[in-house]
Amino acid sequence: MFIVKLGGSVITDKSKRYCFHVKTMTRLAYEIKKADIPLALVHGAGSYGHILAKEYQLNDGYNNKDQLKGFALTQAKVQELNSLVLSTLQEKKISAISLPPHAFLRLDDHRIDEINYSIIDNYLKKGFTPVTFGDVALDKTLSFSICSGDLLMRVLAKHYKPKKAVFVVDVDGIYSANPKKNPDAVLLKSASVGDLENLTTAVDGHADVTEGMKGKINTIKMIAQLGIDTIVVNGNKKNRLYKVLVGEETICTYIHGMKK
Ligand code: ATP
Ligand code: IP8
Repeated sequence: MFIVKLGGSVITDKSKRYCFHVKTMTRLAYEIKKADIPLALVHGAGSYGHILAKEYQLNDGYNNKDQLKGFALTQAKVQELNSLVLSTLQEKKISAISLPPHAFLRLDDHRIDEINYSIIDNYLKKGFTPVTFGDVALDKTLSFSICSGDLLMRVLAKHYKPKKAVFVVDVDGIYSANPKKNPDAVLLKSASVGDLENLTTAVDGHADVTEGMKGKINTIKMIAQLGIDTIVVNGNKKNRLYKVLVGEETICTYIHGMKK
């Protein structure tokens, strides 16, 4: 089995509130269908989550009553994005079902406190394609906080030990520095955990409450420590996700899981 995160940078325009990239998502759904392999999907919140979460400071936990409105609104908006993703997958005859994190897990100071894996196990066994996503969630210490899609990737990797973890983003992979800001940035084609230590990850201009590429690199390191290989690939380029899923060579960053 593969676990695949469709990044908010690909399926939405992170700089424009509630802007879904329907054409890109339709092509990615087609590539996933064509690859025809068992997988669990995660998607980011993009501009349906990060802008609101920043406005209402939702990742800092409860500090004022107005945040309840922000929490409720964010929950509704990320579910709206999830419905758009699901219907696009279903149009390509993928039996995609929704697994909203706020309904099957609770956090404790940003970490997983309780999680009901049996729900996910059950859907997978029946042959569905579960689709979970970056969401707001209850937090034992902070009252509530953010459950990022990257955290879900880490949790799913630990529980399911997939063959590969795939992060689909809007650049060709991991670079020595943010390629959108640094024209001299070099793409890492193959990397070990050690190679990920000395990169810079300047953030883009738009709202991102879950640390952008910096957070993703930490997640990838943790996945590599489980002995699982990770691939970071550009979802805006035709057929690259498909090639990654079927094991064909393509432009991407391949991070080798650590040998035990
Ligand atoms: P989301 O969390 O909304 O789902 P995502 O998973 O698509 O987002 P981001 O967190 O937006 O991914 O990370 C991708 C972005 O990271 C790229 O658009 C790129 O501009 C930025 N970035 C910063 N530093 C680097 C780097 N060293 N290599 C590659 N990309 C980088
Ligand atoms: O887009 C963030 O998840 P991510 C979730 O995977 C919210 O980082 C609600 C901002």
